[in-house]
Amino acid sequence: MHVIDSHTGGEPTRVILSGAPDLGKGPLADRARKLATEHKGFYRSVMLEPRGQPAMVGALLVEPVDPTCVTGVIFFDVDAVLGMCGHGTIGLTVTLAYQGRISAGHHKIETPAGVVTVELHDAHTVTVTNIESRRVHRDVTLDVPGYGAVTGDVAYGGNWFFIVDPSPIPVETANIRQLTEMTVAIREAAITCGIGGEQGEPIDHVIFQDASPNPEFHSRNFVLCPDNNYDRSPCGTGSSARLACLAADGALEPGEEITQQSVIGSTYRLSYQPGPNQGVIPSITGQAHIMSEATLVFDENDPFRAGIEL
Ligand code: PYC
Repeated sequence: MHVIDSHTGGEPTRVILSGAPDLGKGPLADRARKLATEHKGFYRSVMLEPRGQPAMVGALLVEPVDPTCVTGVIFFDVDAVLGMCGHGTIGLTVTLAYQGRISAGHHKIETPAGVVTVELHDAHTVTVTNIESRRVHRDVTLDVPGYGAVTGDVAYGGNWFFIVDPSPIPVETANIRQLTEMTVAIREAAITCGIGGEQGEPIDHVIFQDASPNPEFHSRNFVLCPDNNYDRSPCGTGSSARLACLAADGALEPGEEITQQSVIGSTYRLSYQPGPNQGVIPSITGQAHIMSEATLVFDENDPFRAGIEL
């Protein structure tokens, strides 16, 4: 299996170029469902230690349905197949440039959530124009066992987010353990109460949003991912969901740019344009760096060839 690893603001992406199961043809959302239901062992073995690492997102390249797209991609972490992934799209774009498959300019990439546009500015810098993002519920109060009442918004940015602003815990690296424990409890409470998307889609990510200690930045976030790891980057789909909330509150004008920090201090530049269906079309600009190019080996005699299942 040929892979190229990159990181976007500290968040790793592993692009799988060959050696993955054949998911057939047809809509990417169907192929993503097939990956999730029939090939869990495959994607877990690529993400789990010792081959993978915590927080890593996989990007499986597939043939796009739309022939104007440079590629199709299905993103996943160790526990879930994702509708879309912002940091992964930036990592994938930089990977395609590293391979010489694309040059500076605009390109389209097909994801299960829809077609996104990327602009490659230089070898590392990419702007993703995401699918239309929207706030679905405002000020939902959950009774979170061990924590009590927590109020937040439900929004979609390619994945489903519960966004709490301001964060009940300061968004600092020293607090990552407490931030993780509380956001996991919130996601479980949301799922138990059936709080999610319009069609009952479950919350898969939770964001705590805080003022940044540095006035140069708009805010700092902590983002819990489906595998209970936190996003080292400010989370592209999460930032999209957050932009939808800011726009719905009248707190950010179309075209106005803000800089969002992650809990480790990496940044995205964010802005939006109004979408055709009352949502927003987010723009996310970030940087990725290639870390390695490798052939993954699955040795029959390796007792941990499927990864370490804890
Ligand atoms: O950047 O959208 C994102 C993302 C989702 C999960 C990890 N990163």
